[in-house]
Amino acid sequence: MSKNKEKYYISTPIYYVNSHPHIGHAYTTIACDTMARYQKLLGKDVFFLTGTDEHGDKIVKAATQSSKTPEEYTNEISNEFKKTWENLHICNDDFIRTTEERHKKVVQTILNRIYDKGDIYLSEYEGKYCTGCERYLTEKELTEEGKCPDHQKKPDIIKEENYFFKMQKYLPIWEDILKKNPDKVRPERYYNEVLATIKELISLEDDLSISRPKKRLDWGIELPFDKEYVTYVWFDALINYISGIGFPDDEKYKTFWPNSRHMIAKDILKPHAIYWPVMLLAADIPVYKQLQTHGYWLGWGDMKMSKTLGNAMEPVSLSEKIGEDSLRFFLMREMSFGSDSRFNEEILYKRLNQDLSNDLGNLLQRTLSMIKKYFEGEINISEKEHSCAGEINELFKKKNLLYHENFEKFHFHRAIEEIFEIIRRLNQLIEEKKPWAMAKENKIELSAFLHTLLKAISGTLFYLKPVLPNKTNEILNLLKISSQKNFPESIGDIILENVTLDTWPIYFPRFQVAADSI
Ligand code: ME8
Repeated sequence: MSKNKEKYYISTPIYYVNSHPHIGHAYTTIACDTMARYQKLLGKDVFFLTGTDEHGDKIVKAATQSSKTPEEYTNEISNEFKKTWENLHICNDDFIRTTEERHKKVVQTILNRIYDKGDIYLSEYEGKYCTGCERYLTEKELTEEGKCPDHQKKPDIIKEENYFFKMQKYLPIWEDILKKNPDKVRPERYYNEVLATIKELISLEDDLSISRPKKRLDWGIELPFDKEYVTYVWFDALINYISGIGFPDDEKYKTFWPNSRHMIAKDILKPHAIYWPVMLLAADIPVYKQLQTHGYWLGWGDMKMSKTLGNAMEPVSLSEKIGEDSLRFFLMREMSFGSDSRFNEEILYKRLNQDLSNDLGNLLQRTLSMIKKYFEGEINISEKEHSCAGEINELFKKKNLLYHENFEKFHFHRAIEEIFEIIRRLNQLIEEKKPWAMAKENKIELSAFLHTLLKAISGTLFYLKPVLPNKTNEILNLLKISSQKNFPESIGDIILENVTLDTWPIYFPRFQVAADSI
């Protein structure tokens, strides 16, 4: 950890271990990974946390169904998540499990703090509880048939005595903070939704039940002030974001927490945009810097991809089939952050063939082939830039700004698209300038053109590093190309060595939809 560098903390949700990792989980994790790599390239000190959520009703049910103890079961599935991220080369700095001692200690510290303030009390409550969501749903949240919209099941009526957190006391404070800092919850549509939900909760006058009696559920963190109860799973799980960075005394917590960003999908907006901030306020901890919310990947039937609905796809075998970078690229480029996106074979291969194979792959292939054909593979063929360099440099200058602007807003798809506009323009320039004609008439111009083109292609590869970390490295390493800046602002930043190119692989092959079915 460097003292002087700007800090950037990013987290995924901690995933429930009642389900195996699927494309939905992989999307959030890859998006955080892409952001972490981008922030590192900007020169920041990044901490990236992921993990698993292992307590609560639905985990016990899943363990029982597999005839395992909760310990055996959670160890097994948590390990599966860990292995999945290792297989996908995710650059997380830590992996937190809610069953770890370091986490339990922090949950109990926070509970004690809030209890000592007088903000936790015992009371009876009856409500409609969705085990899938692990929370009570309000009437407004139910479908017309009275079902949970995400799990398509009627919630259970539960009436029991529990400890309650005085959420009502902190809702107006959080509302006020949000109104003054709309950037805390993004994109904007979710910010508006959160403000409306706060209003609704204030009108309902409900507090938050934060315990479960042990006689019904004992798989959880014991309340430090009553041994008959365990902590409600959300009150436990949300705290991972600070237990995972060493709250309260670790340097990591002190430096990274003020720069924290959580990424989630809209299914868990309410716990993250309401429960968590009010818990933090009650515990006298500053609220996170930002919450970023994305939409759903939809499987068949245009339903949210999930284990419950049986339409989920496993990410590692898909990555092995199409390539790790292709999977990353598809997920990051296809989904507009915040909106839902369909996931099927046709859409997947269309995107990969169009962008990676036709646009980037073809550009690279044509350029390297011409260098081989006309200059015996000499990479560093000219001192001069071609007359089209001015236009290319202008484009880089413009796209550099737009790329960063979009990345900072988590608009991954737009940031990538800005760079693909350069790539498509370079393909057009080949058509317009006709290097094959130059080969017959003007070899000096041809060398300057190919030299300029290769530098421009390399420039785009530097921008694509966060999303295509493997392919960009492979290509740049093969050609021994470097850059004076992590994000080159003109082709003048690109440095070519005296390398002779002999053979190279097809980096972005085409997929045949029928033959490559997933
Ligand atoms: O909610 N599309 O865990 P979870 C997009 N343990 N993203 C999806 C998705 C889909 N179809 N399906 C899952 C929990 N996700 C809690 C979180 S955090 C303190 C506790 C991703 O296993 C997305 O990030 O149900 C979503 O928010 C998360 O997985 C839900 O994971």
